[in-house]
Amino acid sequence: MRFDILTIFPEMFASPFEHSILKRAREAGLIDVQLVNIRDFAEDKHHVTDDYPYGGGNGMVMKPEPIAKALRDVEGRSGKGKVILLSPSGKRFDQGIAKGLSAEEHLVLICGRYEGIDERVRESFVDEEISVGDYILTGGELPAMIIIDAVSRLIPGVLGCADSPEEESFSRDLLEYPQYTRPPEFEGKRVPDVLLSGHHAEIVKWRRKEALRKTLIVRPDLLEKADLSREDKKIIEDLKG
Ligand code: 4FV
Repeated sequence: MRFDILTIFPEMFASPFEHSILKRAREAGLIDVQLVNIRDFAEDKHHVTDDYPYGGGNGMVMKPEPIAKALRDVEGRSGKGKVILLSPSGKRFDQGIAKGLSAEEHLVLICGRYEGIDERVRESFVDEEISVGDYILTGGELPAMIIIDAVSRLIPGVLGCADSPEEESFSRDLLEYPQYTRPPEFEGKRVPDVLLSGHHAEIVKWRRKEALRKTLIVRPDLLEKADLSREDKKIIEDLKG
């Protein structure tokens, strides 16, 4: 999968993809991350990419021309990708959206700055608007990194076979069950015996119950849309006591 990132701070992306899983995925050619500096498409001598908002108000707005030119340049060089604008007014990013995007060949991510981008860019070029959460950041760069990380790890071959995405939180629309590793006793706290028992079926049942318990306490909203078995519903009733 190819990611083109439109930003006025390409240097922010220097390190996130230089380590561990994403570094190996790039080296293996499973993902290709290209940085596009919007400033390079601002034709005035100072490469200005922002201006005052029509109608007044605080802050500045990103100019449409440099972004439009950058998008057309990307399309000219590597074909039409799905254009995503990162902004607080986008649809809330989650594992389901990540799964959907992981089926795409080419994503073009626009990182806004200042008060946002000129509306005409949204109208003419943006296929999807995504928010990583109901809070205001200084720029769309960190959200773009989050999207690339969450989507890349769902691309076949990016995660080693050991850690398959199927097993994890939200993939099975429940929060994660507790995890333990050696030593069996740590500062007086023992690993639950069932995990040391080798009884696979019992371990699966324990993990499902613990995932239901945690979800019931921390994110009961998820239980509404989870596909729960009759067994799950009985466990939840028992947990509610
Ligand atoms: C944001 C978010 C976000 C808004 C103004 C950048 C900032 C500045 N993007 N999810 N939350 N963006 O806060 O995606 O332009």
